[in-house]
Amino acid sequence: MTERFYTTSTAFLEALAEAGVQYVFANLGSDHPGLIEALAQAKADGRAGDLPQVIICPHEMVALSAAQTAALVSRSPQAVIVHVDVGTQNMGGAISNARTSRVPVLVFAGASPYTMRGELPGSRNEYIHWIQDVPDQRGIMRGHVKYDNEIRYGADVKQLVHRAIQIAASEPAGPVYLVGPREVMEQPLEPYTVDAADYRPVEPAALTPEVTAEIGRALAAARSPLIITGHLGRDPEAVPKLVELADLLAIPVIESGAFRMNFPADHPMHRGWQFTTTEQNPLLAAADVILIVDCDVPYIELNSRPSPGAEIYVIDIDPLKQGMSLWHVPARRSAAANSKVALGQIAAYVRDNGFDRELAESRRAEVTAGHDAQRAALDALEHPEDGVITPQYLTACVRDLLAGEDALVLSESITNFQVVAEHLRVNKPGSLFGPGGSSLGWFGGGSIGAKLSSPERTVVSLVGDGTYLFSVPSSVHWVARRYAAPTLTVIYDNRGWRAPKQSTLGVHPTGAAAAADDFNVSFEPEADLPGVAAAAGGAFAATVDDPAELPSVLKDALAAVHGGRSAVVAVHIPRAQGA
Ligand SMILES: Cc1ncc(C[n+]2csc(CCOP(=O)(O)OP(=O)(O)O)c2C)c(N)n1
Ligand SMILES: [Mg+2]
Repeated sequence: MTERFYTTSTAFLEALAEAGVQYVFANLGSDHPGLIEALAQAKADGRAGDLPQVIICPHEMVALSAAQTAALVSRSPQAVIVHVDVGTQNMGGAISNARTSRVPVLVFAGASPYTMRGELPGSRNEYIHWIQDVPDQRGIMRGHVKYDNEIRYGADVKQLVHRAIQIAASEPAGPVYLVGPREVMEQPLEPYTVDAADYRPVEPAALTPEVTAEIGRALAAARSPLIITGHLGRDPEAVPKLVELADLLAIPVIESGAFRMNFPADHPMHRGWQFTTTEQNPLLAAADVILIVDCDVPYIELNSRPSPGAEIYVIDIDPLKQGMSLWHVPARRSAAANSKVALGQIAAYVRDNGFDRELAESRRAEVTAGHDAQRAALDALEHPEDGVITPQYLTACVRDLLAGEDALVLSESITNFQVVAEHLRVNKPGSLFGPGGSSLGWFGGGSIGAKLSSPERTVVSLVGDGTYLFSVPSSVHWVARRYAAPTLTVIYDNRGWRAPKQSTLGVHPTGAAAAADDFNVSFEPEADLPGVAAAAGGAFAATVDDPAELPSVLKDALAAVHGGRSAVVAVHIPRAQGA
């Protein structure tokens, strides 16, 4: 019989499970003997099911991206364990994505032991303990987390974990960071429990009756009202509330900077998507009352703006955008409220107090005609051009492929974000996710987190070729095979980074770079991108150039996924740079 311990590490893992964490995406090191031992003891004692499942991730960027997406899909907090300062740094931009997509994730990192003569169990016994002893490990994360703290005393660890997760899960949700030096993680404890129900997230906020009435009256009286949203669909139950209000008053809805499914694409009030738009949106210019609900970038003022007389209202879980240094919308009222609750309040007010039905019906006909015309114009683009696959044709092929599937799509398609949104046209809440932030490569770990959290769904990632390389595909595909999380990845392969080229053209349209088509963004000679996945995880791998072959290759790839094997298809679209 091996020795048995109940330590801070055991209590830490139990607390995660008590808080609803199903997965710990882990990359381990010399700081984790306590956790490794606690996990092994739980397994040996037949208690492994009482703790979260550990998913070994050979790269930390993959671990946090997986946790981010598992939290989004499961709507439950998830956790990551990384190695001291360097594992923390290796999560890289994934921490920025987790923050800006408002996702509850607890990140734990060990810390160098603080004794060196055996004063306590866990004391320094490896040379690396001196090297990794940095002055401010928590400072690495401070700009990106809602809360950071150090576990200093074992008997308090569960309370600390529950408080951290309560902060992470309360709106606006976000990542939190705990560190624990080796000695405290080895501290022997009496087993104890904490009631997770005492640490529920803060309840959703409602509008005051005055603000409800003001917004309700303004929308009911408007000639050309407009709703703009971006991340309302992070709560899929908010979507029917938006549909209800848009239906009631016949209000057109625009999705702006949307990394969620916010409003059904086929609904006649859906009037399009905008990301980095360069032209004035006519609905925005014409609107007399605008409701901006859960949206980070409702418009880019330099290119597209509301009319100066428009009455603007902002309802947002974070209306001040405190994480952004520069942000302003000239709103009559801004309210910090939960959109599901607030939209229900406004719809009830309008119903109870009446509105001009004739006005709404004439607008309904007009907005619907605009919707139909917009869709017809998009449909007309869904064909190859001169024997070359276009992003529009590719997205239409993916849409057709997924027609009978319960699909969950991750889009990290960069300069094709708008094309993907416009041609994929998702209608089911919770069926589309984006990175929510600007650090490329989220989808790789994301696809694993999504598949683990919804094994019954077909997970499909639509991504740029540069983004694919940022995702650490070797690590992703090892994890995907090891934990039976097969997904389909379709690469919008323009063999380069089109985004920095577009940025340069936006500032220097007639400069030397433009004249010579010399932007330093080409990926020639071409790499075998799907081959990386085949080598690391035995994935189905194909590269497609011929438009006629595309549908059948995508079908074969999907069949491989249904057979339990991941698939990566690189699809040649027009080059980012060069002919
Ligand atoms: C971690 C990180 N590094 C660099 C960038 C800057 N960046 C933004 S878009 C982009 C190119 C993306 O290339 P790809 O995925 O092929 O999409 P494309 O631009 O070709 O559509 C780069 C390098 C970033 N956003 N994140
Ligand atoms: Mg590219």
